[in-house]
Amino acid sequence: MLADIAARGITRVINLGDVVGKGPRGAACIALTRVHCEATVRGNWEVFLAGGGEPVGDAQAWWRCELSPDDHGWLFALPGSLDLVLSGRRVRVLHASPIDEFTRVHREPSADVFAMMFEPTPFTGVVPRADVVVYGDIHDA
Ligand SMILES: [Mn+2]
Repeated sequence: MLADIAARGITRVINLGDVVGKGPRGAACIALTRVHCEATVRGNWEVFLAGGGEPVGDAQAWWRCELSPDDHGWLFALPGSLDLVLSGRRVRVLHASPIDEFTRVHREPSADVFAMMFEPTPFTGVVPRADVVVYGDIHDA
């Protein structure tokens, strides 16, 4: 993926979260992200692994153990919502939605849900309405 990004001449990479979890080598994924991504927003897996709650199952416990205290600190400090101004437009970057990292917005949302994506929420903080919203975690590409 990094080679493809370089081949396309892409110089700014924004990470939509879920850097860790669902697989091994989370520390290596964090290291690559920190080098190659201009910014990263917190995904639900960052909450699972950096959160203080008890791990759910052996896999989550093991993934947590792979991470250094510095990795945990970096995950914990990630913003849930990030606004960038690109070409004069306010671009809001989210993992899943402006509700939280867990509330998924599927393909073809209702008009109300679509409109909500651009508005400030307690999760995004007091920010102006977004012109563009970029998000992932849709699970039905
Ligand atoms: Mn996710």
